[in-house]
Amino acid sequence: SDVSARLTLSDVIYEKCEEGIARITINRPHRRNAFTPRTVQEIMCCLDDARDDKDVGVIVLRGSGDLAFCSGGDQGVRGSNGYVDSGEGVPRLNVLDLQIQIRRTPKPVVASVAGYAVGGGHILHMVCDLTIAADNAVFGQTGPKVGSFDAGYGCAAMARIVGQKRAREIWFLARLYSAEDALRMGLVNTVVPLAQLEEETAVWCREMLRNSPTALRFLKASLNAAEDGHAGLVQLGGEATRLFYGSAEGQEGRDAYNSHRAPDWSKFTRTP
Ligand code: 2NE
Repeated sequence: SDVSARLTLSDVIYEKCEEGIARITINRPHRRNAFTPRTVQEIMCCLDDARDDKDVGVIVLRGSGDLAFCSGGDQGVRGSNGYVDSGEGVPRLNVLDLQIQIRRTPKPVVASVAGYAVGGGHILHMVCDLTIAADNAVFGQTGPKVGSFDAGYGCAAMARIVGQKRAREIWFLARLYSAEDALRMGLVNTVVPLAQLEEETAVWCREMLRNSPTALRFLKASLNAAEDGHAGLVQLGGEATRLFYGSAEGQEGRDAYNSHRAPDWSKFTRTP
């Protein structure tokens, strides 16, 4: 699949390297990588491509430059009913769809954070599977300061990660936190000097690429399952069905149907 055939990228840089890492870079540094509906649509398109590409094992999400991972929704295009791209005119909160897509993507998604990860940008790193932070990273929710909030994953995922008291502190006070604070709260997996961020992110990705892709798919679905309710079970159940389709027993059912004969289940053991 080819992203450029579907969408000309203007807000995002999309790269794939031979070793199996796809990298999506939000490229709006003049706005501290704030997103518009267009930016979100482009990230979603790249994620789709990375999901479908059998040579991609791990996906990295990051921001352009050293000053910001992402500063959330672009307040300059915020309307009275969502964020609105000039030209299109449709108010959207499609970053919520992106959060769900990151959770559903059956490959690890790693946030590589330099500078600010605030507002909706903070939630994006939280819904990624892992976060590698540079020592200049700054985290927090700014929504209550600008008349906004994310009552979905923004609250649920955060409370699971940092606990209810901390989540209320982060949201109610809207403070900013250092990378070390974030590490202590379990919001990030590691903190490295800014100059080493790219290499350290690649090291973590390569380590995952050496592991069984099916094991990682199942583990991601399983870790999501309890938190995502029925949608989480659908994801985990879908992985089980996919695996079953690859088995001789699953294929006996398909082959019997296609050749108009009764399936012969006798050769398959009923394991205890
Ligand atoms: C990110 C932060 C803390 C950076 O501060 P600093 O001092 O390093 O940079 P500065 O000068 O504030 O920003 C540089 C330029 O980027 C723009 C600024 O307006 C400024 O533009 P100029 O004055 O140079 O023209 N910029 C930065 N963030 C922007 C944004 N989000 N939208 C539009 N322009 C932005 C500091 O900039 C900051 O606090 N930014 C605002 C963070 C924020 O409140 N984000 C929205 C939260 S709500 C949200 O994301 C959301 C949600 O809650 C629910 C659903 C969907 C989205």
